[in-house]
Amino acid sequence: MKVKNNIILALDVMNGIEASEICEKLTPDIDTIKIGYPLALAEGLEIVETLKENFGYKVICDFKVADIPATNEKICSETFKSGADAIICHGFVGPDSVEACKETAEDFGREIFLLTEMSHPGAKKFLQSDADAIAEMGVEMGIKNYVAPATRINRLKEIREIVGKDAFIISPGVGKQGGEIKETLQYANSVIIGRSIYESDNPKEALKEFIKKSQ
Ligand code: OMP
Repeated sequence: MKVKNNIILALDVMNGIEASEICEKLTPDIDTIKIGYPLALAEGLEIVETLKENFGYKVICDFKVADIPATNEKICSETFKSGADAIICHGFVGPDSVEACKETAEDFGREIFLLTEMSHPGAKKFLQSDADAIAEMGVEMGIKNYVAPATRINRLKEIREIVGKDAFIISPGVGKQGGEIKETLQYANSVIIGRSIYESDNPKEALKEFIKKSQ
């Protein structure tokens, strides 16, 4: 996946009107957005096609898919039918569950991102100890795209070492969660930024500031 300015906007706003207003301000400096449960639950999955048609974006659906294989297959199918270009799946559920996501993505000609370690403090309690093994599993399964944290740069670096230089890593946690864009882009291909842009008084300026800092 190619991402303009290496920044993916996390569009975690609660309605389609607000989402469109923000997108209007940020186009043409971004071409890839991530939507998750907040906007999809508020507006329905049709929001994916609306944003794609109105702004020409690539849309990653962040549904952190984490169920048994049969259910994962259904979640991914519905998501890809909505027009999503990619979906984020949890790795801790194990290879059969991840394989179901991967195969469904292949059937639709779309992509999955495998979530390794999460960016929030609580991820240290359970997920961190298994994150390297999750990344290793991804490599064994031939997965090309990963999510890894901008909030713990040493962990991002370690995950990059495991998945290799050709893998595509997107990294949340820049801005509000404390991560720095330039440092993160040493190890990640793109960053994911939400609140620091869409909650800003001037989202366009906030985005431009991140672009400047990234160079
Ligand atoms: P801000 O913290 O507002 O910049 O948003 C970060 C976005 O990345 C949100 O949509 C989170 O749900 C998401 N995210 C994380 O913050 N941490 C993770 O470990 C994983 C994700 C994600 O999968 O996108």
